[in-house]
Order: sequence, then C-alpha cells, then structure tokens
Amino acid sequence: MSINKLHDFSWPSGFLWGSATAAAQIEGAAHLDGKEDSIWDAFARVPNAIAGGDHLEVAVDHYHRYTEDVGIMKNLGLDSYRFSTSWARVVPGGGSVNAKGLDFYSRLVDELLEANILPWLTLYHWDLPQALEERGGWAHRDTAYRFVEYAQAVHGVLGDRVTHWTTFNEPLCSSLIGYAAGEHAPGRREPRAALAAMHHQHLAHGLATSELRGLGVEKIGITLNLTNAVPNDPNDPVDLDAARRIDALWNRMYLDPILRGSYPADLLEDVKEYGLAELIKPGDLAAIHQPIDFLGVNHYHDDSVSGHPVSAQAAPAVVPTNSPKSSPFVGSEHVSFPARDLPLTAMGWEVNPAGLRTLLNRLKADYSNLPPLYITENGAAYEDTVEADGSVADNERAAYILDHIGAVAEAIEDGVDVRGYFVWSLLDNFEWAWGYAKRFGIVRVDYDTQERTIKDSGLAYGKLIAASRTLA
Ligand code: GBH
Repeated sequence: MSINKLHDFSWPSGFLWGSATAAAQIEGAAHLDGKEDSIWDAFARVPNAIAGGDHLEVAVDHYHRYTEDVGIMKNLGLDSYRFSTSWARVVPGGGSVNAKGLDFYSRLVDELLEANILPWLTLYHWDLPQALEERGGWAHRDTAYRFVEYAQAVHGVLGDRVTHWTTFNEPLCSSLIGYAAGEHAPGRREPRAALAAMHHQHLAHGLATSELRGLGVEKIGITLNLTNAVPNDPNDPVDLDAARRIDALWNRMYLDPILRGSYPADLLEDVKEYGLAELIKPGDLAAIHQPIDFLGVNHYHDDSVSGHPVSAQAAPAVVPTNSPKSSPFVGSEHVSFPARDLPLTAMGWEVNPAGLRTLLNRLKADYSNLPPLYITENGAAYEDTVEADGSVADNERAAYILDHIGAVAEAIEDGVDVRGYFVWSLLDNFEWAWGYAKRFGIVRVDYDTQERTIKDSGLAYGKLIAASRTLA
C-alpha cells in the first residue's frame, strides 16, 4: 500500500497506535530497591551465553528515565504503551511481595495516564525469578500457581488504573528456546522440560485469566508469536509434512488449547516420545480454555520449511555464540529452513509484509471464536548510522514498519477484526541472546550517555498516527 493510500486509510474507530517494550530489556536497576535475579540476570553470567558478554544491569536505564520516555511517547502521539512488569522485581524470591518494586510500576502508570496514554500491561515477558528456576522453573507445575499469586500482587496495586492485561508474551520462546534450545534463559537443553514448561505456562495463563476476571479486570488476553510456515516446495510431500509440523509447534500448539480447549492431534503424535500427553491432568484443558477479550499477535517474518537437510543453511539463528546448539524443534528436529529470495533484516529474518496479511486472514478463517486482534509486536533490526546532525536516517526500518501497517490495513479491508498496532520497539534495548548488538528501536539510545533520539522511522510513525487522526 502506498504511503499516500496509507495516510488516507480510514482506520476503525478506536484503533490503537502503540509501541512495546519489556521490563528486562529496558529497565536496568537489576538489583535495586529489592529486585533480585531473574533467570536472565543469572543467564547473563554464563560464559558465552550472550553476545558480547552483555548483561541487564543498566540496560537503557528506563527505571530512572521513565518520565523522559513517557514524554517521548507523547511526542510520537501514541495512544497506548505496552510494557511488562518484572516478576523478579515484584516477588523477588518467588515468595513475598516487594512493595518498592510495585511502586515503580505505579508511578509509571500514573505518568502514562497523565499523558493520556493507555497502559497495556504484560505480566510475563520471560523474566522468571531465578529463585523459582532453582525450584524447577516452568518445568515444575507449581510455578503456574506461583504465577497466579504474582498476578494477584500486581493487580492489588495497579488494578484500579490498568484496564488491559496480558498474561504471557510469546510462550513459545520462553518454553522451546529457553528449555529445549538453550539459547534463551534458563539455558536448558531438555525437550521434555520444554514441553512441560509450555503446558505449565498455558495452565498459568488460564488460571490467572479466571483469577483476574474474578477481580473485575476489564480486558484480558495473551500475546503469541505467530509465523507462517511455508512449505519450501508445495508439491513435495516431505516439505508439506515439515511445514505442517512447524505450524503445529509454532502456531497451533498455542492457539488450539486457548481457543479450542485441545492440543492438535497431529502435534500430540509428533511429540509422543516427549511425554506431553502424560503431563495433562484432568481439568487442565478446561482451565486453559478461558474466554479472552483479545489475542495479541507478534509477527516479524515467515519461514520457508523443508523436510530435507539443507547444507550450510541452519535453522533461523537465535544467537551465534552459544554452542553446541540443541534443537528448539521438539519432535521435528530434522526440519530445515531454506533461504528464499527475499530481503533480510539485521537478524537475518525475511522481509515480506504480505505474510502478515496472510497470517491475519488465516486466523480468521481457522478460529470461529477468534477474539479481536491486536498486533502487539512488529518491527525490525537494522544497523543504524547516525548522521552528522545527530539524526538517524533508518529508511529500511521506516519502510518495514509502514509496509507492515499497510498489510494490516489490507487485512482489515479483508474483514479481519484488528484493533491496534504496537511497533517493536520504542527504544533500542537488550535484544536477549544478542545483547545490545541488535537495535529494534524507533528511538535510538546512545549506550554510553543514555541519550535518546527519535529516529526517522519514529518520525514517520508519528506522522502516520497524526494523519489517521485528522481523518477520524
Ligand atoms: C520478540 O520475539 C520478543 O517478544 C521481543 O522481546 C524481542 O526483542 C523481539 O521479538 C525481537 O526479537 O526457530 O523455534 O527458535 C522474537 C520473535 C520468535 C524470533 C521465534 C525467532 C525463532 C523460533 N522470535 N523465532 S525457533
């Protein structure tokens, strides 16, 4: 969609323009005011776990600069800000509540409301208290019950002001990449534990959703990262089977229990040797299958999938440093991801905005009870250069964002109920296993001075938001 057409597009009324971050990636203050280690603080101390030996101790110092950051959001014209609370700040040892930690979020929420920006809160964006990992982490069923207590604690302080609650961000990553591939915290390489983590996060989502609902929360949902798994050769049954497996593992393993109350039968078959079926206790699926008010969709790229080995072409890399590598593709370890003729971002991810339109239409077609959708993350890493005048001419990122927003507009024209778009990310930040080496921000952060500069992509996004308002 051309930029003119995009600026003239009439967005559904109330469409939310936002930007997203996550606690561990921006806050810093990793051991201040009672906060203790999360699994990411501990993981950062494992040699070679994180590129450049980077850690989360200071990050982009949002803990001390949140007032300035909210000012930037206001400048950009954002309707909403998606952030997460840190469990290790709120319930540091996994047991008693840290009032000082909660107070930070209380001040942040006040600042947002003052600026007329809707707080969009996520409870779990990957930073489990290390104390709970030491008791088994997500592989241990008990962690699901601890999560409900944590949700209650956050609600106790923010429930009077926060209306939009998300239980989990991308459980795929915090189960398969953290517990099977070992590329994310806690760095375990145990496929059985990864499926247990996945199931227990599902359970935690369901239990916390009913709990929060009972406490009177207005809107509750979950954010999933969804990726089209495209068969490399659509006429090759081996590739078709590989794409089906990856679709099951990446998309349907999350969508189906939440929206249909069951795991896909083909997935249960694919992962049979890893004991998922044996973990499911009577009542679990009913507990997971709670009505939700929205589904958050994080989308970055598609992948071409093959069942044949592809030499010299590894699986989409999460991090280059941590070897030996173990597979996140539990039960489908043989799959490969052949490169296609598409431009790539600095993460090596394909740029293909049409994939987002396809994905949104697929959700509508496949799930009859689909709640309203919000794009809760979409964005790109590029190697930015700072111009002599201090500006950042990140034209590729600007194009990536506008083209994907265009794909959302087309999906809306197709009849898909999409109600908001949050760009990832507001600020350059700690990109997990890549440390500070990859920049996703629409605002540049100078990591020496912590100075913030709105990049050209941020200016273009702000313009689009302003244009959508003059039409409304
Ligand atoms: C998001 O996840 C995160 O929510 C955010 O914190 C992060 O900073 C941002 O995106 C940018 O990375 O081959 O099975 O290992 C990233 C989305 C989904 C991309 C999983 C890599 C690899 C799947 N990721 N994908 S696998």
